[in-house]
Amino acid sequence: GHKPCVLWFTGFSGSGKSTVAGALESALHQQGVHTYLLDGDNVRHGLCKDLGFSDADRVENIRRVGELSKLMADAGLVVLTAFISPFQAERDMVRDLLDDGEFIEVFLDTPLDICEQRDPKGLYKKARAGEIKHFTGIDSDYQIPTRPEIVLDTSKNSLDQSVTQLVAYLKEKNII
Ligand code: GGZ
Repeated sequence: GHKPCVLWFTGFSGSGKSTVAGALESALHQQGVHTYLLDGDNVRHGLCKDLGFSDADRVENIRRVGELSKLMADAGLVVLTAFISPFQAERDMVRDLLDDGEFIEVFLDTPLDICEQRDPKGLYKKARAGEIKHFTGIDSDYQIPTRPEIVLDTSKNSLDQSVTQLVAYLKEKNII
């Protein structure tokens, strides 16, 4: 068996949130843990399709994802979320929605210059050219988490190492 929780991945575009969350999800599935991964792909095209990237829209995006995560945790799932979630206040709001120990903030501390070099979708290039406005790290703020449970740097550690670190944390806390 396992306990429900929300693994909240936060960090820049290209920092590795979705990649690490996806690999962790595969590892959890192998152990029979029921999970759900929320990210821009399954949220910003549906539940949040009316929202863009202004500060106010990001706040609302994270509020909705937070409430949804709480419902999914209530249903007994291990929820993984992969959103930039740039503001401390909204991350804390989600933490406060959940029971003690249920919210696990995972900070992808991959340096911005590395994220920009990776630029998998060419978005940093567009942001530098002024073709995309309010891009996180370029002309929109990212507030470094003040008390993350876990810090990962995907420019220093392999995907396997990151997954191993997360699984070890979940075992130590008797979640899995
Ligand atoms: C940041 C943007 C922007 C702007 C489009 N700023 O690497 P991606 O492409 O796949 O992930 C980014 C994603 C960020 O959406 P989130 O819902 O995670 O943001 S937030 O938590 O702040 O609400 C990026 C793409 O959307 N994208 N425009 N201006 N990222």
